[in-house]
Amino acid sequence: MATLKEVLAQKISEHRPRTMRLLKEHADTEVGKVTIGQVIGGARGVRCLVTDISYLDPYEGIRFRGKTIPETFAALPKYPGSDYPTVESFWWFLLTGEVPTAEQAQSVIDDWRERAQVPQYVFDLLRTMPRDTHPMTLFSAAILAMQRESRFAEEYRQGLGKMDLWQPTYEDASNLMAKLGTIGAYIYRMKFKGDTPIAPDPTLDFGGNFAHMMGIPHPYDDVARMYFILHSDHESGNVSAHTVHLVASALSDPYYALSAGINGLAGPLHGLANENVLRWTQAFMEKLGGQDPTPEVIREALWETLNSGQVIPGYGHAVLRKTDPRYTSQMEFCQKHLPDYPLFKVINMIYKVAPDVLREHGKAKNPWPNVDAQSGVIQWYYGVKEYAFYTVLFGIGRAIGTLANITWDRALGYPIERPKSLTTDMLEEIAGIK
Ligand code: CMX
Repeated sequence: MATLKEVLAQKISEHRPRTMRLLKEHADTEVGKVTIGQVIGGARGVRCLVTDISYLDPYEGIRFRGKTIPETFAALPKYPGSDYPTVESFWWFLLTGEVPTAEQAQSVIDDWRERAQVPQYVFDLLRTMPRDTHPMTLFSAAILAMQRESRFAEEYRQGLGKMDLWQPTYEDASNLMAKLGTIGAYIYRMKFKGDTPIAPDPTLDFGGNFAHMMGIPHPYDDVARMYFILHSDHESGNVSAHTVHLVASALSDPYYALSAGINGLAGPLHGLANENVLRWTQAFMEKLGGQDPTPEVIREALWETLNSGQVIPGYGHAVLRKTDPRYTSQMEFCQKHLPDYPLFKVINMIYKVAPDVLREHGKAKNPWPNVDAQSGVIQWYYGVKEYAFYTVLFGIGRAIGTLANITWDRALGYPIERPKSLTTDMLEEIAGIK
């Protein structure tokens, strides 16, 4: 059986002529115009990135390698006894665009097992940092600390040619993926569970092992598989994916790039929103003092947040214009596993009220919930109530997509990223108001 790296090498050699042809014969073909609104407004909607790994349609939501979330879950091989595919099979799928056989998925499980040992100095570093350090800072620091392990940095130093750089990128990406679950669970148990880390179980797949190291029984292994896959990729323009791509474009190695992307994910407008959804909901429930919430009280609380100049976490999106299918997927999990859980009911009630409130408020272009609105409820239900940890879970998932992307970035020889900036004077001149 061909290994993942061999299949990937084949895919790369098939794909390269397409990119080369576009560059050679169509480099001057216009893709779209850029307005002053976009220049000042965070490049919203400017089509200037390319990835074949996922595509985000504003109304349909994400497709991974052409498949919707339900199609992805249905197509990929499942871990025996599990409702969800393995993270390893998804990794194969994202990298190659092909649904792996059970045997191929198992080969990634075996490969990651070989790469899973986290260097002791990473744990030492985490232990030296003050215990009140945010979990995202710990996570980012752990990734950055391992930069000395980078095969990419080493082989680049030794003069590896540009078109071969994808190979050490793939090695670094695989080495990172194999370790991130252990690092995440270690941070959780060190910081929140009385410093009682649990050793990995090498017989398990990524999701199963993560649940084991978190110390949470079935079906948390399925929660982990679902969660990591759902959070993996959302095309290239979001802050974390774009940061990883940007930093790697300078030929900084995957450790530097992923650590930087994790720092972007830690922003409250991005991944940290999942922490804030639970913080908001808990504060709201505390205020209720044991009373059952009603749509009216929720409405009031949402307005209070908006009137104080804050955003409603978990709602809105820069691209999506409908309920995020990642939200829906998690809601379906809740309906199956925790339909009567009070917190789930509150989150559902917010879903009924918040879009109208946001529409009335009149600012957000998308009043619907995003992935972060639902994810904390599931964690809370399974005992992970320390919401400062939630974005680390997002980060482990986001690593899958971003690392697959930078492997392809190097395979296709994408250059260093360098958009052009203008001065306000220049914009006024372009606008004809100077
Ligand atoms: N609550 C209140 N106001 C909101 C809002 C929300 N949930 N979503 C958007 N708005 C506001 C914006 O702050 C902006 O206000 P100003 O004109 O005063 O600057 C206005 O509506 C227009 O924004 P937009 O074009 O609809 O949205 P953006 O593309 O600028 O921002 C996002 C997108 C996600 C940052 C924004 O919707 C938001 O802040 N949401 C809450 C935080 C959140 O859930 N983030 C997670 C997103 C998913 C993820 O990356 O994990």
